[in-house]
Amino acid sequence: MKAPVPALELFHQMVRMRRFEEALSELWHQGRISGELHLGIGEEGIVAGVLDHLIEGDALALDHRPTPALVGRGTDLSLLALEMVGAETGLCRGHGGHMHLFDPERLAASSGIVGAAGPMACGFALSHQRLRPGRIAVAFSGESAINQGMMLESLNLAAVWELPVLFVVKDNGWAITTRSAEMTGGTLRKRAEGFGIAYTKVRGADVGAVWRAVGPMIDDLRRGRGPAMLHATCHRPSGHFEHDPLIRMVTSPREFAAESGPLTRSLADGSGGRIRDRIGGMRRVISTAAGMRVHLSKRRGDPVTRLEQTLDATAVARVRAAVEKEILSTLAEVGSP
Ligand SMILES: Cc1ncc(C[n+]2csc(CCOP(=O)(O)OP(=O)(O)O)c2C)c(N)n1
Ligand SMILES: [Mg+2]
Repeated sequence: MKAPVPALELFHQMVRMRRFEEALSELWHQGRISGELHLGIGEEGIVAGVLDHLIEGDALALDHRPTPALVGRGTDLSLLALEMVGAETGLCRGHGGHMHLFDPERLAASSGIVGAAGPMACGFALSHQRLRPGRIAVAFSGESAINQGMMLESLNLAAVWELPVLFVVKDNGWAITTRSAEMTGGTLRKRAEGFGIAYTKVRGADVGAVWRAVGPMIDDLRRGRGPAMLHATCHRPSGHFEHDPLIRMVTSPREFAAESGPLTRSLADGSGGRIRDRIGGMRRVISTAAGMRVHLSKRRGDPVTRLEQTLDATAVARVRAAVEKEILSTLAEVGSP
């Protein structure tokens, strides 16, 4: 008999991820977190659906959006938040920021180098294969990371060494301001199959579908049946990072004028590259902005609200209240500047 989807627990984890990241966003806007802040808002369905199948000793190799996975895996929220604000008492003594994190107790590591989750996961998986059969490694990455050389090498090595790696590709269709389809040859399915890697595609906004799809894949990995790839689509409404200029441009005419003004003025400037190239550059900016506008207007579903609509209202309220309490006490630990 197939196990039922643990909907309330998945909802609880997704709300924890969402509310924690919303709190981080506020801290960033207050100037408490320095540098760029890449959040995984919109990816929670993928992360929660996969993590629910993990057991103690499994490893996580994460990308530049590591926060939802660390929250879902049980990393202490205060340690995480303190790390983000650069405190000595943070998870990595304030040296990691939001992208370069390591939680040794949970074998969870992240890197801002696109594609680095591949080799990290292979390393974890090789040691599991030798020392702890039955344990697996999960590599979370974006879809454009699958074009990175080291990721392709990792797919190959994982296949020839039959490593227990689950490559989870969170596909939002964009790599900063480039549409991934414009720079990706072939399909991810054919790529995975070319390496002899099992492949499944799923809609990431449907956490239940992710959970159901990934269960048998992980069972196979634990039995030593080699690597697998889960290709999950998702929609990230806030763009690449907080205060994303492309998102601002396409949602506010004033911001559009502010961002495109210097480019327009450069067309009238006699110096620099050939006018044909400069007009070509301007066209590309307009086409990218138009593409993002279309992307934002498409209703792709939010994993949190989508599941919430199917749950009992009292249970939802209970979960939300518990999460608010947890977030408030985390913020109290971080304190004021
Ligand atoms: C090796 C490397 N090249 C380029 C970058 C700059 N960079 C940061 S995120 C990013 C886009 C990644 O796109 P994707 O893998 O689809 O992830 P997403 O941001 O959409 O989640 C790029 C090019 C980097 N960090 N590392
Ligand atoms: Mg992407």
